[in-house]
Amino acid sequence: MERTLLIIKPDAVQRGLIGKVISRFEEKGLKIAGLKLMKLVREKAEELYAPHKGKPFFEPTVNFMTSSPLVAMVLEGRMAINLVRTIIGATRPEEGSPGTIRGDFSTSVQLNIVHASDSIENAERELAIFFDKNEILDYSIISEIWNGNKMEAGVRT
Ligand code: 3AN
Repeated sequence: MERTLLIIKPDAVQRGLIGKVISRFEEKGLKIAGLKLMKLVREKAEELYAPHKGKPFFEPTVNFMTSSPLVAMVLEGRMAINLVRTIIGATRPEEGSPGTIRGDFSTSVQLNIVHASDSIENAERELAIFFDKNEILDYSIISEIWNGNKMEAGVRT
């Protein structure tokens, strides 16, 4: 099981897309292990985008992410990091396939609805920026219990 950080960015909150975005992950079968609406402080936004420090879009992105509330989520599941990246779609709008969140809801590289961690190392680093340990909940959902029993393709092995 992996945990990853998903952010519903200020543009999506302003456009009333919180529910639609969350539904994509719930319907896929990922577990929500943490969830909060928050106004991001500058220091944390700079930490999140630290790997991009010095690039021309660093300041505008930090300004945008601190401009209005966002939703931070912890998503958990098998291969969750890559799975969530697939569900959100490409960074550049012209490469975003229909059916992905960015492909369906965004035409902009900056106002692109969501952020998701792109590696195990970044997931660990980013989750720590947004969530205290006690804000990430350990609980089971029924599909995990079935998987734990090695029930695959309807056959109990
Ligand atoms: P992703 O969000 O898909 O991981 P990154 O890590 O390349 O993409 O970029 C981080 C964020 O920085 C993007 N989501 C976007 O908000 C902003 N960004 C990246 N490239 C550009 C760009 N060329 N112009 C404006 N903003 C950008």
